[in-house]
Amino acid sequence: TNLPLGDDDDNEDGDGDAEDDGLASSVSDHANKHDEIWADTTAYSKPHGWCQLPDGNWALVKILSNSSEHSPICLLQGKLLRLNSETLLPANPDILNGVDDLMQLSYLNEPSVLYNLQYRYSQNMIYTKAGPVLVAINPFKKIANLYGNSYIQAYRSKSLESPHVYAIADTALREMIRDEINQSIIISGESGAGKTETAKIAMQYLAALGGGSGIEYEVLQTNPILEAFGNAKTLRNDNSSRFGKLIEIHFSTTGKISGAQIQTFLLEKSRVVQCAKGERSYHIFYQLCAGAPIPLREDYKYLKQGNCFEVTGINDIERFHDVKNALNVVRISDEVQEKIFGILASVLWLGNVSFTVIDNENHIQVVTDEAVHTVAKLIGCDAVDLKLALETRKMKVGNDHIIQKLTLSQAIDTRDALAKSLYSSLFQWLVEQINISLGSGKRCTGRSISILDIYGFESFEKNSFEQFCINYANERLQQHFNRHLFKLEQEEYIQDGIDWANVEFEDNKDCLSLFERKPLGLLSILDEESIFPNGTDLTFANKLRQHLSYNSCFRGERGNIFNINHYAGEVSYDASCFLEKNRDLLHMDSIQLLARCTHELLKIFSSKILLMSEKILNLSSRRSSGPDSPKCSVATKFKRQLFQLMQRLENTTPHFIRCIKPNNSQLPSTYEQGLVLQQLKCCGVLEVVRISRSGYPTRMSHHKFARRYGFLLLESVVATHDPLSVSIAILRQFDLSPEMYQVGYTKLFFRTGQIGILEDTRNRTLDGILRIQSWFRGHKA
Ligand code: AD9
Ligand code: MG
Repeated sequence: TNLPLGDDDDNEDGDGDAEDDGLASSVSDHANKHDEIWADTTAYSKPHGWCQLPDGNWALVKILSNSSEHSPICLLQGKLLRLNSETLLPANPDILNGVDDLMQLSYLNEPSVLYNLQYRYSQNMIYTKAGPVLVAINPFKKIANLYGNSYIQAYRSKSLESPHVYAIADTALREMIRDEINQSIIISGESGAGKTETAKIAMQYLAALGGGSGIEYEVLQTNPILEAFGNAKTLRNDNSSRFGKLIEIHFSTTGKISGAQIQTFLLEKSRVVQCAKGERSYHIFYQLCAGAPIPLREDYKYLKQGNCFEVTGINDIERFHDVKNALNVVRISDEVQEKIFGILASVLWLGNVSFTVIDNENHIQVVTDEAVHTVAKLIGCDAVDLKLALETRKMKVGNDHIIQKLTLSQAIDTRDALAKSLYSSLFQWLVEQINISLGSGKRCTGRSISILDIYGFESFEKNSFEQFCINYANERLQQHFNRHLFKLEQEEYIQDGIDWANVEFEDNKDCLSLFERKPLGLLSILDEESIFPNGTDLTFANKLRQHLSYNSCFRGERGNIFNINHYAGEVSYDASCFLEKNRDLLHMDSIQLLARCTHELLKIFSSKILLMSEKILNLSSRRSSGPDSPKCSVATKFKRQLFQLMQRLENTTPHFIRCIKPNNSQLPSTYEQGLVLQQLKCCGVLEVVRISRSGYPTRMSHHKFARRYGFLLLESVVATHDPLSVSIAILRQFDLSPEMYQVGYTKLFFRTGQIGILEDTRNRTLDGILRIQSWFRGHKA
């Protein structure tokens, strides 16, 4: 007798093991007598559970008996063990192995989520949905049959529907056209997780579908430029983006790409003057040196520190040609390119400028050598002026100007500040030029899709100002994420007519208010201390302790250390250099030097730097100027950018992609559970799971529910073909507590784990039936 197999995907799974298949067919006779419509008895298996091994990994165990408090269990490797049932977490039935949406799992516990992702990853299925979120696990290898034109077409025509970046981009495009609402694709994850690659894959899809005018090529060509100037090899990623990026791609009313606009966030400029062993500075420096006739790179001190000049798999000469080509595409002429390279060279030569100590107060003189002359020539100033700017500082004392000699460390700081400022100004300017070329000057008349590729939550052994800003940004994004999910959930509940009042959602507003409160929040206190003449990193940390200890997200430690309890976990920050990094001042002497240079670009840069500095200087001289005066500290500027970003995103329909790095060695086919788990927490995937869990994560249509559990009902009750009545009868018979489910118009909504309980009962019943059957068979024989 054949069971009436429906079209539900989880029943078509034909690869259950032999034991299951045999069982399914033998019980089907019985089921058929009952009522075949409500009798889906496929895919039966013994209950499994998860137990945590001493190394922290989870192992799947088969539960042989549940009769006593201590469950005798059998590890899959064949060893019999006794485990306390409290240490066991329920596992999902085999039919759910590798489901393409985590929300389909009956049990959403950590090992179940981890296992499902691993199961898929091992079969090169790197994309999985977690409800509305796409999880992408970095394969660290080229996966055949995943990308390219035929796949783009397949997702476009919907002949392929498995989770994919293409599917996300496609949804965004369709919804933009259908709803006439701007869309955003928000990609996050830690360094090396695959954000930038994912962003490019999404851009390729949009370019393929919205292409035609040629501008799409220009949009794609911004990638090699920004990667050359803003990416570097780090210990975590050979091509690590050291800035955050939002690219807003504009579409005409006919759905064709008409232009784009790029916004960047917080470039790591310290990398220009220092980088750790095994890391590199920005790619463009090495490309420039590799492309030059004589490879000089090993002579540059700024490049020498990392002791790493080449990256396996990256050909700097070829990349340099790509970058030049891309610069041409965005209409930066050869002549202007020469000017850009001139600035890059001047940065490198600045690093070679050295000092000799001339007295026992550690005052210095610049060594007059090739370096100073070359820098002077490259930026177009007098070598004497350059030397003066690096050796001395003009100070105003009362009405008098005095000239102060610099000490060795002051001179090094001044030189490095100049180099960093030159580079970051160049980067900013380049982004502006690209934007001009992409037509951001014109008002976008149609709609847009924005792609956000931004650093994920960071927690290292030592966390500084950069992590402070990055994690603040992530708190804001997390809030956006939660709000959106909550909205989606709410919509679905309302649509199906269920009471959603008892669904609770936590949020991170305490942590955000810790950062943003005025006048006593982290950012305000930081700014206040940054302009306070006697402020130091320690007085800053003390003020935090004094004013913020009431907030449960803050914990002051000793000295410069303070802790913040972020949504993704507690992070310990070291306030050293916070004030300096926040002020980010270039001394007036350096600014004036740049203003006098004949290099055209430097004139532009210097006037911008001047504007910024004046705002800060004005502020510190008029400290009583009230809370609304313009502040231009790094943190405030970042906060402002972030608010603009959030405002922009708020007006879009968001699509979330969470990238996961499966191992720290950039290796293919290596999945470290602990590492993945930690990221699932940090990028909010477990949070989605948690939010769903606090609602009614399991949904099943009345029809499917009745078909799966209907055969368990007493015969008299099943005399109906109405799935809703059958469903309600099942719920009654199982005596499910009313707060554990809701009956919607089309679906049943369950709290987490409830389906698992039903499934267990169903399995036990099937098991009983099987025994009776074989007993009968045995007797007949
Ligand atoms: V960082 O925060 O900028 O340091 P990302 O951007 O998250 O980081 P990236 O996209 O640069 O990581 O990916 C790191 C490397 O992983 C890439 O250089 C590729 O070698 C590899 N990768 C990432 N995604 C894919 C993919 N879908 N297919 C193949 C991939 N390789
Ligand atoms: Mg990146």
